[in-house]
Amino acid sequence: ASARQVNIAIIGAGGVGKCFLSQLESLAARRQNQKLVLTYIATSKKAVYSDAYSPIALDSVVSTLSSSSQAPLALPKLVDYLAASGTKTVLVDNTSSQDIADAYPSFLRRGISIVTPNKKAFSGSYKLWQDIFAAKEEGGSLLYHEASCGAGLPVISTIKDLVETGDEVTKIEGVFSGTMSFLFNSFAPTSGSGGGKWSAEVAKAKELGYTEPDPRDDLNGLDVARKLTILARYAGLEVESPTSFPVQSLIPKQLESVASGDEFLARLPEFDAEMEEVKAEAQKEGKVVRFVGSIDVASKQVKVGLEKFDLSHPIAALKGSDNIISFYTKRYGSNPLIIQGAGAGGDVTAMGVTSDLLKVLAQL
Ligand code: NHO
Repeated sequence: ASARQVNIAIIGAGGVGKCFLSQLESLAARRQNQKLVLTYIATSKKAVYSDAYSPIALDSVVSTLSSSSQAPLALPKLVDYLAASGTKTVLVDNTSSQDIADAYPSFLRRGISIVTPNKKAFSGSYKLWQDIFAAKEEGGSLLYHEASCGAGLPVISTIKDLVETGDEVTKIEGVFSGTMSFLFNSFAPTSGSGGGKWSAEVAKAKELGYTEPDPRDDLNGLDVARKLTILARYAGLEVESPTSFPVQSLIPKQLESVASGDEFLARLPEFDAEMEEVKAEAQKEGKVVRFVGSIDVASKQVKVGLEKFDLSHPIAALKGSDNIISFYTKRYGSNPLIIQGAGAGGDVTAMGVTSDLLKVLAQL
């Protein structure tokens, strides 16, 4: 029998998107019983597609895209275009766009499945969250977003498995930001000595490509708050939004409104003394400071910010830009189920997206 065809549509070809494309190319070459056909790809400026849904060659897609003169389809048009193909279709959203996230219900309702690392759909309003899962039921479509928390680490699949097998999550705690992990592991190492000035560590992290272009987007805590919103919802809490619980920002008040990331970095040394004090206070207690998030299910408390940890605590001993996520549950008792490893980067994040695609393909 000839292989069944599955159409793939992709939005976004940045850091994660490019890594995903190369993983897709090798997956498509290895796939025996399914023929994977790329029929649409777009960035914010350009697109490649045809009315006949002609296959777009995967080995040259990046250059085809950059030399294309086609504009992306508006989202309602894209829904119609993909739904009209008559072939099972998976949309891969490799952007961080809120507009695209808001359109998920329209895709899902029309039977188009979605895989994505984009946090916006699952950490936006609680209404959007409900709409998305209702539309998925209605359309009989599939939806996976492993990389929206902890890059390629099995975090979302783990919490879903815990809940769906009847375990009860009581507490989740961890380091959820690769950037924050890197910053604190170098600013306040467990060895005590070493660790440069806070502003110098932030500058170094930016230089190494660990931060967003404007480091304030990492330091304001919102990225972590989004990840916690998603996990808290799976644990059963109706969290309204990532701004509906306490989130500690590490951006000094006076620098919140400076125009550029560069100006922010230039003025950050003025505030080094404050962070030095935070570090010294922890040291007095024989501890180190880390930027963590936690969810206490019974008391419905979600919070993000600085906390002190004993040197022997797994959170204190983290290395590089690793994430660590501890799930405390009824079944696991006082020894939590712990997931740890690289929590940022194109290849590992794309792996989360590609493995989600595999889960969808197995069910189509
Ligand atoms: P880029 O490189 O900015 O690429 C975005 C692409 O989307 C571009 O091609 C742009 O043209 C396109 N695009 C944007 N808006 C569009 C629109 N409206 N229509 C069409 N195209 C549009 O972004 P990345 O780095 O490739 O990220 C892609 C997604 O993966 C984002 O949702 C991001 O949050 C998510 N993600 C990235 C990472 C990472 O490491 N880069 C991680 C997780 C998820 O685990 C990682 C993480 O959380 C890092 C975090 N900063 C941390 O922990 O420190």
